[in-house]
Amino acid sequence: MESKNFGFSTRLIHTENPDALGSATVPIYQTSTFAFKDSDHGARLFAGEEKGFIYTRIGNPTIEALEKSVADLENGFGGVATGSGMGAVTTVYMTFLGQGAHVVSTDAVYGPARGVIENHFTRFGVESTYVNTADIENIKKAIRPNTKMLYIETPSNPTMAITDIEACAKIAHQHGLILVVDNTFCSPYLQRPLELGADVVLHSMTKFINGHADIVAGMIVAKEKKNYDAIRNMMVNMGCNMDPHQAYLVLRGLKTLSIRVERAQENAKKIAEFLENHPKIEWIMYPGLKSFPYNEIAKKQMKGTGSMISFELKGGIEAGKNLMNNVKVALLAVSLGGVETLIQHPASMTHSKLSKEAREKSGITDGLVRYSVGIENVEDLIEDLRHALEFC
Ligand code: LCS
Repeated sequence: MESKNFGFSTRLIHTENPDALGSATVPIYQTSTFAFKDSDHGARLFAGEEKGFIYTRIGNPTIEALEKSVADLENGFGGVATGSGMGAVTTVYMTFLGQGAHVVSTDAVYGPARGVIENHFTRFGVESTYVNTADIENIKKAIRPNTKMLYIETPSNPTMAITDIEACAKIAHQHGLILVVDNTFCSPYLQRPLELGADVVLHSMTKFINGHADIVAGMIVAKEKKNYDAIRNMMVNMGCNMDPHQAYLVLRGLKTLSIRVERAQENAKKIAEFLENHPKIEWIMYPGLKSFPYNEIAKKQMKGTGSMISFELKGGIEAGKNLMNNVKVALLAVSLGGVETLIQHPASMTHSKLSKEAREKSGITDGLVRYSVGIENVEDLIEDLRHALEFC
């Protein structure tokens, strides 16, 4: 079923019709290969003269159901599922960045999405410029004659800086660049970049779309057939496809996306208000708070304020460690966007091997804490923070 007339939550549940046997959910086609009826049938499938499945790396009914669902929700032409979010990122780079190409990107983009360009794509002559894309002037200044792609992440991870997608689309298309948006932090429930002019949107579905912290997965959605065909061809050749069982779990998680995001967002608003008034907190970044510097643009392009919060503890590294060691409800873990609340202190955890100077270059201050709000009872989460902050 593909109908733009239904509301978002209805489309989450009913994108795919029951199969021939009437199964209410999409079955898991746990197979690597598909038998041809005869040699002519095989020949027609390979020639693309007849639709059908050949081999799971190329396509699979369970994976296809998920690709169609997410492409529909993002309002794109087609989706290409990958084994992880980074699989989606690298497939997009491989598709559109050739020898001597240049990419302009958000400086606070997810670390490995930058690292793979700077440490590996340089071997193939790819150049890059990382700027604060929240200031559109920085993008204009960074574009060169060999620029092929504008790649943005908004809100960015973990700084929560917001980039104007519509303005980026305008600049990108004036210069003949492809605009790619990492929509992981919002999910299509809160933000639909293709409707704002982006050409390609990608996700780490490990986060909100799956929502249950039980798999890693990625998705790329293209607005036009030409880009979709190129991306699919690259993914199939590189072999970073998803597994059917993984697709089944994401399809299951996807059904509750809207109610999970709504509940987590409701919790996040209350937690943000609590933290903003707490004496141990230096600053807090959460869309919707009066102090949030990007409210105007957030309101324009996001349908809500989300459930990711960044804040700075006055007490620096020691305070961060104490907070981590005294929370009892939130789990100390990387990742985000699941039903469970996760807390992370980059300076003492993920970025502890870097020098203070190197950390600060990527916006990681000593007291920075990233908090991904889940769907627990908000009173328990607030009490958990109130108690742990006494040790900071
Ligand atoms: N894009 C964003 C915005 C992400 O946050 C991540 C992972 C990825 C892409 C890559 O997706 P993956 O391959 O992990 O599915 N972000 C993580 C994080 O913030 N902590 O752990 C992983």
